[in-house]
Amino acid sequence: MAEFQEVSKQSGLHPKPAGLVLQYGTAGFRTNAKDLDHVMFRMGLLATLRSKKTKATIGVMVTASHNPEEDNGVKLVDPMGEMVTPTWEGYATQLANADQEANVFVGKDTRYMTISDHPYNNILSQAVLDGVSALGGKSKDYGLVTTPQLHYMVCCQNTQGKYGEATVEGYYKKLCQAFIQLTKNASNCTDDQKHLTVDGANGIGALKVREMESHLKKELHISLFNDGSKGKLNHQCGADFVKVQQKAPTGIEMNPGERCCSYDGDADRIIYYYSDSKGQFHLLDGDKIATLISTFLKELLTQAGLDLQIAVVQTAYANGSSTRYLEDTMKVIVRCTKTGVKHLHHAAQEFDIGVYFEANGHGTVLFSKAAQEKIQQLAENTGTDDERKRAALLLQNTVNVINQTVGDAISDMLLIEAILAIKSMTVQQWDAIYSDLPNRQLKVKVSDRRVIDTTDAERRAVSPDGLQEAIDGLVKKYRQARSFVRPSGTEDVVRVYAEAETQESADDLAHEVSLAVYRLAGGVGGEPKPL
Ligand code: G16
Repeated sequence: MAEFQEVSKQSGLHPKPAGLVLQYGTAGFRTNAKDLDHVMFRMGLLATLRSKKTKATIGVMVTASHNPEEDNGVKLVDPMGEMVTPTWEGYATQLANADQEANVFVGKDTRYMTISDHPYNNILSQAVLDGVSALGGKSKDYGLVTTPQLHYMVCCQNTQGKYGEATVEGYYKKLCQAFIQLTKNASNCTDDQKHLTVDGANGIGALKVREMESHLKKELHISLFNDGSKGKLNHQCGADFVKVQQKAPTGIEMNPGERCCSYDGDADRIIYYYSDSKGQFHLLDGDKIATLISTFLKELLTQAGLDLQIAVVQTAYANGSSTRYLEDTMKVIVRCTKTGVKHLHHAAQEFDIGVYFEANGHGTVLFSKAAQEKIQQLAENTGTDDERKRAALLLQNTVNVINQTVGDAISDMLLIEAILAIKSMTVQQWDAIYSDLPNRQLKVKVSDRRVIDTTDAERRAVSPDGLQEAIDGLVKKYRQARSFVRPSGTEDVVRVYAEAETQESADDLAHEVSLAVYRLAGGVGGEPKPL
């Protein structure tokens, strides 16, 4: 009972604003930072209860990732990979009295919005810590870390160090050692090939990639821009900006033909790009990354003589050309899930090797336990012939460079850089694997985005009445066209996606579909204008 008294006492220090109702979205709670103190405290409580229930460490990351700096949010890191079900409420009373220990890891990104000179991220992560201690849980505050680093720590802790050492240093060592082993297989790698321009989105990723650099032993030369020293977080930069605007971020120096990449605000997404000699911008998004990685893995499996099933998991945003290439040319299984890594992650777990990427650059690769064991056996078997052994060792180091807990910009970057080096591939050659269909993404403001309900992995709208029929009619007007709409789970908008044979058609279709959303789903703030 003492715990309940403590909870109610502490709870009074983190009051809920009257009338405010927030919904758990695509990746946790997310809204303006000033409305989140009570949520953080309560998520601290929830994480503690969840930790007691699972008898494992749980993580809480204070971040609003790609959102503008004035927003903040919270992502819960569960040992099972997903958010607790509503039944947790039923357990709450029992759990509050349970004797098991609770252990919660807490991290935060670099959102420097302040209340009376105190950064919100400190106030909010303190609220989480208060929630944990109110229920007698133990916590470890990792301070400033990327979201995927926090996921990594939780996994290390719950595997008793089998996954790695639960420190930031341990994370760098594991990933960089694997990266260096991989790049030993790259012959004649020039300094040009080892060079990469990184846009850190003025966020935590910039800080952390700089911290990691010494572990790379000059095998990768990074020119870091948007490192947070002057620009604003995610403002005109970062993976979301580059992907949605289809243009280079501000604040970076780009030379023709040079590989560049952008992280997002908490460094769980990465997007590549370059500009050609005519100054034209070329984007290599999550679909291109998934294709590069799955091609590499498929080749290694063949060389190693390993019969493992590989699949790629995408969402409705995947470019139609990528899906066709993966299915028809590469002959890999392709699955489509709803937006949100939690959905892709689970679908990928069904295969020996599941490569999952959202088009926005959020993704990773999962290897089943059995697949990892087979790879290890082959790599350690002294009787294996040279080619098979080389492939098995490459696969083993690939497993180690990947952060299998969640999409991770830094880990994905190291894997991509290693693949390009090993295959002596330029960014142009990678881009040429298939050509994207021109596409456009728009946002529409409506008074209540919950009026839009979708089905078929968000590819079709079931409400409001008439919306899907309107979209179908519009899509028919264009060649190779496809379009869908869905309510965002991280911003107060409806997202519209369209692709077609030409950019003009994709832009027109996206605009017409936006108008249909505006008219049929209660648009506010004036009709969308043509692009
Ligand atoms: C989060 C999720 C992603 C999702 C994105 C946009 O990313 O983790 O899976 O694609 O939001 O979601 P929505 O379209 O529902 O707004 P992040 O990087 O912002 O955490």
